Order: sequence, then structure tokens, then C-alpha cells
Amino acid sequence: MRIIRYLNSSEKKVLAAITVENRVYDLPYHDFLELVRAAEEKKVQPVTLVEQVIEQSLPLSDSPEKLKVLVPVEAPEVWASGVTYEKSKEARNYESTNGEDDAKSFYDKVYTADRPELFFKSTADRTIGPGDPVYLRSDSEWQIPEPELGLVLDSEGNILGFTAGNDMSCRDIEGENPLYLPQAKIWRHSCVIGPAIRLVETVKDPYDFQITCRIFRNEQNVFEGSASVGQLKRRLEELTSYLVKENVVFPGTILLTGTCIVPPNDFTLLEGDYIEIEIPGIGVLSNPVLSQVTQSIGSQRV
Ligand code: DO4
Ligand code: MG
Repeated sequence: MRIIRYLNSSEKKVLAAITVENRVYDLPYHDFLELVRAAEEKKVQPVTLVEQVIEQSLPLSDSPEKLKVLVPVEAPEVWASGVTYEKSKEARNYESTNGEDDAKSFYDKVYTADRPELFFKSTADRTIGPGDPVYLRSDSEWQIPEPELGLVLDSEGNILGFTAGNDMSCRDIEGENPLYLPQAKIWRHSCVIGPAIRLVETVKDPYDFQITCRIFRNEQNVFEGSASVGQLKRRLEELTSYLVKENVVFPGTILLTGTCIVPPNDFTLLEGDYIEIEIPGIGVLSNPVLSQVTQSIGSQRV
């Protein structure tokens, strides 16, 4: 059972819905946060309200594939964790030294430090959902998707649900100087969230989530990698507890938990590529890749 948001084009309304296998049931809420608030008021878990809807209503005639599925929660802020998997530490060491320096790096140190690396990734205006194009930066020649498990949080940092995310990254900009991190990570359409939210109470063990990333070019699969959240160096609560420390956290904030899949060092995304990030139980997050230059021709901001 997964919570989505979709555009009901006949009624020109955005609605929240539940998908169970291939069936979709409208929820009487605009979004996931409204469902959570309703459950709080009734002093039940959100899953109880969702189960009532499934029992009492008929599924829509459309299957999830036919709906225009949107970002599942308009997160006011998206934060991200860094170097939480060995694979990410190795990739960062390579891009910052060209594989030449074997002295202990910032990345080696942060991997084992008590304090995790957390950074600001995105706002609602920069974040896109399933099917929307991710944009490439014109000042980077080494760009990759970072497939990550996302945690949907309340204002105290409690995990309300799980989603999938893509923390698009410019390896050359970050590799040149770690102080360039915000530029290597934040730009228009550089953060993808979706396609759905799994309620926390329906997940037995989040460390069992498997993540697969596939990249297609001219309809050929040019990269595929898989990993398990079980390989995460830290506990999820360790990451959330540092995020809330002395901070203001808005309900619906998303914390990405770091990448465990990195394409080979000679790989960069190109315009026309297609990215798929799959987390069974959450869904497949698919996005085409476009350059911002193409988007600004005709001067329309997209
Ligand atoms: O250290 C920079 C970013 C790391 C990151 O985004 C990740 O490990 O996923
Ligand atoms: Mg990342």
C-alpha cells in the first residue's frame, strides 16, 4: 500500500490516493500531511484511516500508470546525508584526487566520525516528481544521479514514511573543491522525489529495502547497479537526530540518506538519457534528462 498524489485532469484538482497493487483509491485528503494530521486528531495510525478508505470505497477505473503522478509530498525542504555508504566514500575520494592521493581525506574522516555529513539539498520549487525532466548543469561535464532512500519526517524528526529520491550531483564541481558542494548539488530540477510514500508502520525493516538504478541511452541500458539499505554505515535515527539538533524542521521535510550506487568513474549523464530508480515496495522513479540550455530556448522558465 503506497500513498501518491496525482493530477485529476478532468476536475483540475490535485488529490492524494492509495495504490494497492494495480488499484487506486482516492483519499479524502489533499496530500500525505493532511492524512497524517487527520490520523493524529483521531488518535489512530494513518494506516488505519487508509484501510478504512479501501474497505469503504471502490477503486478508480484508472490504473496508477495512467495517472499523472506528482511528487508525493511538497516537501518545504529536502536535506541529504553524505558519505553514508562505502561506495560513496570511494567515489568522493576518487573525484577529489583523481585517484592519486592516498592521505586520509575529509570523506574518510566523515565516514567514521560521530557527526554525519548532512547538507541542504532542495526546496519545493526545485524538486520534481516522477516523469518530469531532471536538468543538467551547463557548467559541469561529470554529472550523475544519486539513488537514495528518502525519509519523510514530522517536525520532530520522527519518520512518517519512506520514499525514493535522486540527489543529482556534479562530480567535477564537488571534486574541484568541497566548498563548492551547494553548487554541485543545488540547481533547478536537481532533486527528484517519488513516486510514492510507504507509511512507516507498514515497513517491517527499512534496512531490507533494495535500491536499483538503471540508465538508458538510445533505448540501451548503459548502466545498472543495485545495493541494499542494509549497507548503510549509520542508523536512520542517527541521521534524523542530527538534522533536528538546534534546527527548525518543517512537517513533510525529506531527508535523503545517501547514495549506495555510483556509476563508473568515466560515466556522465547526457541529454536524452532516461533514469530509473526502483525501490520495491515504494515504486519506480523515472525521469528523462534534459539540459537547461534546451529548456531556456524560447525563454520560458520551466
Ligand atoms: O559529500 C558529498 C555528498 C555525498 C552524497 O551526496 C552522498 O553520499 O550521497
Ligand atoms: Mg547523495
